[in-house]
Amino acid sequence: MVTDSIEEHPAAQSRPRRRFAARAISGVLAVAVVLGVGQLVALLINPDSSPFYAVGSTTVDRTPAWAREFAIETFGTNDKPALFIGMSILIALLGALAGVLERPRRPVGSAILIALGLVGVYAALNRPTADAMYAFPTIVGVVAGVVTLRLLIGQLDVAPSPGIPETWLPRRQFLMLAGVAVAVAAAAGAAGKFVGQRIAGASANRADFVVPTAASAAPPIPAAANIGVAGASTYITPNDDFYRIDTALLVPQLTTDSWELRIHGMVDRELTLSFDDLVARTPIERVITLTCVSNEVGGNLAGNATWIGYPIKDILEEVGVHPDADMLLSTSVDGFTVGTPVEVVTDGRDAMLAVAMNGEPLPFEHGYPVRQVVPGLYGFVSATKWVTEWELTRFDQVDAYWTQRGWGAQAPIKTASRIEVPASLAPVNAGQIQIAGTAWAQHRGIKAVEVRVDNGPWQPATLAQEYSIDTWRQWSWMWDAAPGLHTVQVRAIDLDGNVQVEERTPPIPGGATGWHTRSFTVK
Ligand SMILES: Nc1nc2c(c(=O)[nH]1)N[C@H]1C(S)=C(S)[C@@H](COP(=O)(O)O)O[C@H]1N2
Ligand SMILES: [Mo]
Repeated sequence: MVTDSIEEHPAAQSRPRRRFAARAISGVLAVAVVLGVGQLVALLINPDSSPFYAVGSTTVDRTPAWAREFAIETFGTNDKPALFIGMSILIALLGALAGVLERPRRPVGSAILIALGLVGVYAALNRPTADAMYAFPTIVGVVAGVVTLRLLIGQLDVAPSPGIPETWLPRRQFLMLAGVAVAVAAAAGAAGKFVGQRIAGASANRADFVVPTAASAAPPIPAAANIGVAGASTYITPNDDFYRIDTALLVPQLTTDSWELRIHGMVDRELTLSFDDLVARTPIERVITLTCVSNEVGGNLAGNATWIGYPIKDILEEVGVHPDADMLLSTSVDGFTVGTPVEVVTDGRDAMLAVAMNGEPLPFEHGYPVRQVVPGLYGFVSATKWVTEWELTRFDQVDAYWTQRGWGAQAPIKTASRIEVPASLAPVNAGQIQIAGTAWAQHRGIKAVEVRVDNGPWQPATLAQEYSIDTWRQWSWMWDAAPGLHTVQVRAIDLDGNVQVEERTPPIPGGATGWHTRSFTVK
């Protein structure tokens, strides 16, 4: 009877399913070995040559503008972990597929690993810093992965020996091999990550860095520049809270010894500055607010810091910029490029090569040892981190990184304001309520901020004391709130008289516009 036979041989039913799972696991282990070994071998060359990072970086570079916006909107500054998790899931699925399809005499899974390897080699060879050696980590990783897969699948497909009872566990050899594969992948991956992060003693170099004393100090920050409302931004953004936006999956670990700036192109005298050459100049200290073009209306991709650095203008005067050069094309050590108008960095504003942020050497994430800071322009056209090359060229000859991907070539910061307090969805009780937030219009300055409730008349907000036209300004406004559902809206007016644009437009190509609006249910 059918039911009897099932009860007598329960293992017979689930064996194919177990086989399937064991194959899938074999494939996942094999890709883990590819990535782990690849990461380890990459240590000998450059962390950016590891298959995982090379593919990740290439994905970032090939991401269309709308997808970048989606990623930043959805994950904010967690866009990198989100990418890593997404990649890991996809790679694990492809590995499982390779395991399921692999047979001792029909190595379809091995072919999948090799195809994945070709993607890795292609990505690695196309990194901006790549040479032929960049193919090596992926190749060694794929060889190790294919050997792992062949051995594991070979064990699974060994015919049961007569006389040896079939147990419900896969064969002992399979488990042993699988254990070895896990250990290899984990050890290689961990070692690769550990050493990669600490490459060339960059942390020690940063720890020894002595922040220069500025010959021209920033004016002291008056207490009244801080509006002092609980929950609102502070006037200065601490380094740990400062937003971070860049395309670098591996934060570059430069040292002051390895850093240099090569200046060439449409100049009278080419020049290569070492770090010692740079710090032999006269440093200035300034407070400047940075903003990302991807910031949505009301978003938090803006921060204000005290920077110490060296005026860009002085260096450009030294090399002699040709009169027809209108673009300073700066390149970071990882190949990212930025195009900044020569006019802006020489018009007398405090555009600088910064080496310190809020009294500390630049954090690695923010460009150690040298980055650009230019008041008034969005970061993608001005704020190159880990900058190592300047070319004087023309906007009609070159497009920088984001311009190639659909963003504007020139992008002054738009006049903006946002509501920070009360927080979104915070409970609000009827009566006197403090509304507060921040407004900015770098290098034009904020003249006024206005607030309105339920589309009523605009009311002037109280502004914190102005520090300079290059930094943001906080505001507050007392609202006598009546029970019910209300919307509060804010707009800023800059010192040139421009009123923040009402029309809602997305960040691409030159920065979002619209008035920040928050709804509150007052009890
Ligand atoms: N090397 C490098 N520099 C870069 C970027 C980058 O992707 N790579 N992103 C720019 C952008 S878009 C912005 S908004 C600022 C952000 O600087 P922060 O991360 O220090 O806040 O860095 C700019 N400099
Ligand atoms: Mo940005």
